[in-house]
Amino acid sequence: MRRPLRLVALLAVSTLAVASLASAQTLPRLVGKTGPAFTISLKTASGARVTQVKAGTYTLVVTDRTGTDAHNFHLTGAGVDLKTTVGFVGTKTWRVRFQRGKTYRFVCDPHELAMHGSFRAV
Ligand SMILES: [Cu+2]
Repeated sequence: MRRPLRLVALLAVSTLAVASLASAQTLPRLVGKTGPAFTISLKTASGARVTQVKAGTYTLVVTDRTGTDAHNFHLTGAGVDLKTTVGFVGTKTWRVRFQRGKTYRFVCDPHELAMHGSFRAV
């Protein structure tokens, strides 16, 4: 009787280990873009504009196409302050955690009045 019980416990532990490994590798992805014109956006992987997200951890991929307009992408909110520099052109990948009930704001620092957006974590 003892052996089968141990086997069941061992199987349960290995199933848990596999499940947590899988969730670490498949974080939901968000896509941020700034420039080349006076535009800034944050969208889901399927292209929908982000107005709210489920609280949790995400992979955020930001493409900064500054050109001569000198834009950046700056995301702030509870526990988050991430930005590309104004001169940067390219892609950054950030791991970011959004807290429930908090509002997050993204702007282009030099053109904050024209280029901004926000969303809430629920
Ligand atoms: Cu700008």
